[in-house]
Amino acid sequence: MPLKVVDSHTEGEPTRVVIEGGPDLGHGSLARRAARFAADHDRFRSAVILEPRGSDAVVGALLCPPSDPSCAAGVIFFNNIGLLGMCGHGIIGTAVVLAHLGRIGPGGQRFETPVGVVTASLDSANRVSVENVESYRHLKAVTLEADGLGPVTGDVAWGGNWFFLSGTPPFPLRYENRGKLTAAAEAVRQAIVRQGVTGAEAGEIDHIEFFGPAEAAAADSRNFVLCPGGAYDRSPCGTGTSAKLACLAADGLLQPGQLWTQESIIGSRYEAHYRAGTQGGVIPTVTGRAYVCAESTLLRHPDDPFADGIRPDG
Ligand code: PYC
Repeated sequence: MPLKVVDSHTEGEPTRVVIEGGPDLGHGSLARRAARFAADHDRFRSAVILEPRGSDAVVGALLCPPSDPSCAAGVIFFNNIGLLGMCGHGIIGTAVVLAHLGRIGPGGQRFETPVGVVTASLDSANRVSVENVESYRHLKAVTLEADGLGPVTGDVAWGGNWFFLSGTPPFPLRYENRGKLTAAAEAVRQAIVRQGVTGAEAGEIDHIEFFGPAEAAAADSRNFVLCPGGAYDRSPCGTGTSAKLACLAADGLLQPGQLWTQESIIGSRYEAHYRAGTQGGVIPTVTGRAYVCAESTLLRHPDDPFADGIRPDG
């Protein structure tokens, strides 16, 4: 079966939705099928995401039949090194792609992900509001000793992935500093591992988020987010914005329904607010825009030495 994908970007961050030719992951919960994908189909992941067909910044979205019949689809997100729990920009991109293909219409659709059900509402052809999984702060003011940076203090929070969020960026949050910010965030990630800091149930903290003042008058804050695999998020990161709302709510700095506008390192924005969750956290809604960029068939010639992408293990 041909491997058909539709590419989009959400506030600058790319998503590649696999609409045909993905692996059959059988039945069971999305978490179980995601584990099967990781164990048995890693060369499919790398072929779709890595160069020469993709790039480190791309997040893939594999559509699967949902196990929850109230959902329009199941979605497993994957990137240049593995799988993601949830992906805010990815679900916005997926909803816009499915609308572009005529598979969903206006209004809210539920999507099953490995970490829970989220709802994506098409506000227009390109604007989507996502109600995310319940998000919460796990640890407040953890201080790390990061190589080359000294002490770095931040919170640990869940927004569908685990985040370390620091309000003291080591460099101004400007696009031209993205290389230095990437290296600094990587040093923070290594310190997290060295010091044994984790999310709940030993969850790996694999996203690092620096915050600073916004540049646009209409925004509340600007961020830089390093994703697992070493690429930075061009968008303000949907799960990262959710984790930020959880921290703001826990500190009493943002009330239910109050608008928070998060600006990315490239100046794109999400609007977000929350309602109270049922487990003591918050249920964030994040709104952003996505645009379809390409409809393609990926070809993997049997003689192509890079049919599975340029993998670190060949
Ligand atoms: O938008 O949640 C997000 C995300 C995670 C990794 C890249 N984007």
